[in-house]
Amino acid sequence: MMKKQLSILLIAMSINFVSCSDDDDVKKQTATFKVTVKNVFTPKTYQNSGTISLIKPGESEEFTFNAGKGSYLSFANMFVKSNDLFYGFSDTGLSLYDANGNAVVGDVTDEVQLWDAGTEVNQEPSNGSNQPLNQSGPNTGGTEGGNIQVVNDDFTYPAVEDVFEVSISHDGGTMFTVKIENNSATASIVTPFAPGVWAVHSDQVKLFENGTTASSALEKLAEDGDNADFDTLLMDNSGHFSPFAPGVFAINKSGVMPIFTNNTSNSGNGLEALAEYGDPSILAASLSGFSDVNQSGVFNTPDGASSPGALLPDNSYSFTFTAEEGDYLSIATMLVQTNDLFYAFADKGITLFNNGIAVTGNMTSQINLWDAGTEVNEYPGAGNNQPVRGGGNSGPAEGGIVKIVNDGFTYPANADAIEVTIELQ
Ligand SMILES: [Ca+2]
Ligand SMILES: [Ca+2]
Ligand SMILES: [Ca+2]
Repeated sequence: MMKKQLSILLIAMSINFVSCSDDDDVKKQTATFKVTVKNVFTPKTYQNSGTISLIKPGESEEFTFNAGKGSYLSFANMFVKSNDLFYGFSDTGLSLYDANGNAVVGDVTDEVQLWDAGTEVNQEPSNGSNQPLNQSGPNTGGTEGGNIQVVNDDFTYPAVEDVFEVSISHDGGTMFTVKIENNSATASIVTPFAPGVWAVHSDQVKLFENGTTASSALEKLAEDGDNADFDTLLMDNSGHFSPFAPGVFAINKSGVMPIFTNNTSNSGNGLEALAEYGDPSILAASLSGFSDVNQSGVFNTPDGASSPGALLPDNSYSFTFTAEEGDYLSIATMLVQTNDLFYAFADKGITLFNNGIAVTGNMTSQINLWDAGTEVNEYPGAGNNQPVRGGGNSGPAEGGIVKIVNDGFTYPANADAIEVTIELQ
């Protein structure tokens, strides 16, 4: 029914247009335009991160985050009654999904080790004069000049599981809650855990690296329980970013909605494939057969690249075309780290001429992030049905309408993600 109404509307518009055009004696302006679609995201090292408060014996702390398949959790918490020892998983981090793609849940304490930052000479645990509860001030103690390693000295430490407990619960989506408990009240050494840090990351990233010199941020965390520098470093380098997928453009007549109609379910023109898994070919074929679209095409090869591919931060797609007065420009490109979101202008596109003058400049303020309404949205950058993790056409159908995204999740400001500019050739 919706589709039928749309067709009637379009026919009416095209008749209207033809009649105007026939009566038009003034020669129309034409111009050759170059449109550049740039990915202006700032790449981030960590997907998410945060701090862990001081945890005294008998106390615990929880933190929550969203993470998709392929994600790892790392943390570092100082063993306070030492010079520079901290608890953490292996330097790879803990894989949050098993080999079958199931979320890892339950007690994972047996993955925790006691690490030596290699920055301060170790003294007998609990009794060392240069340890935080005994020393005169921060950064007191003999310089060790060593590397990060699992503690390996002549002192005796309580077993990790007698002191430290970490467990994970999962809500069935992508949300994990981690609980760290201090059980040292009944251990051979009773110790607080100093303020620490945690981060979620890929297998290409480490919070700290075995066999290397500790960063100054890790040194402060491990020697004095000062997590401020590490927190700043993580905050500056954590967050969502995304490639864009190959997209389409159309040069359409005024009042025509070539790619989608706002607040209307998608008509099956190929927008779904573009928006869900970044395949613009079906939509491009539909557009090429659309009588109210003068020209259309795919933009799929990053500038400077020799073959089609996704658009990574600081890269651009561009395309050129010649248009005449009365023509509008429409574009669509998928925001890859989502289920079915795409960047586009309003459904009618943007005018390419104002009072006979070709439009040029930065058009980003006219871009919106649209939801195709075809696949249920998951947490951006974590959802396991998003292309990077789910691939192809996975994910529950949404049965919704095309609209500016409004799903409760947080997305970057459009201008922090995409820049669209037009210049004359
Ligand atoms: Ca040491
Ligand atoms: Ca010290
Ligand atoms: Ca959706």
